[in-house]
Amino acid sequence: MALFYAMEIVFATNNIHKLKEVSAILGKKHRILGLTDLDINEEIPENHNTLEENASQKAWFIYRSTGRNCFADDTGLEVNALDGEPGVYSARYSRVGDPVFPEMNIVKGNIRKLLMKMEGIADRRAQFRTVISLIINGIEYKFEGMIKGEITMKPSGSEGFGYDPVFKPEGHDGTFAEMDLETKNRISHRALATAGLAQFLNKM
Ligand code: ITT
Repeated sequence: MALFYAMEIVFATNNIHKLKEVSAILGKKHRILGLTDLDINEEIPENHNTLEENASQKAWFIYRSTGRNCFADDTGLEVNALDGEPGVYSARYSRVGDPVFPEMNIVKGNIRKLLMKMEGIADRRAQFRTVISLIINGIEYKFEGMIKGEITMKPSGSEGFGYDPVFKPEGHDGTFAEMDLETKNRISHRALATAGLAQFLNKM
């Protein structure tokens, strides 16, 4: 049976976990394509100091180079006691400044660096924040989602990606990495931002 989509929209990400999470939330009205579907493998520039600017930069880059309607997100883990670090540097935290654990897989290195910086700190409050920039026919729209929680003392769980094993959302017993995708997709920063995006796209 042929499937008919209202629109094709490119999600400007190289991260397949994000593509999976977001596609599950957006449903089947629109066809969501990842960059690999377009054979785009290059690193998209994101060299600003805020999530808002980086999301915008990624979306405009893909819009200008492909001419297709698209969206991009940027997410950061913001830790209160570290003045909002790793924030916009979340993806490459262990390589920022003096590299820490350069020999280690970058995700593991990021988590190790974060736990090291949090040693002896009692205030473990943190939040994940996502900003989505959507560009439809040359007009930009922004959506945001945020979830509060805390950094655990050690990693736990194997689901999800990135900092999921050390982030315990408020009101839950386990970390994001101990939840199935469906549960994370109901409550996460990206789920909330994507819900705003879905509501907007469903009206189109
Ligand atoms: P793209 O730029 O290609 O979209 P990315 O992996 O760089 O992919 P982001 O800039 O949005 O993704 O996120 C920065 C980092 O923040 C990401 O590499 C993870 O380490 C972390 N992160 C983002 N969302 C997360 C989530 O839901 N759970 C855990 N960590 C997350």
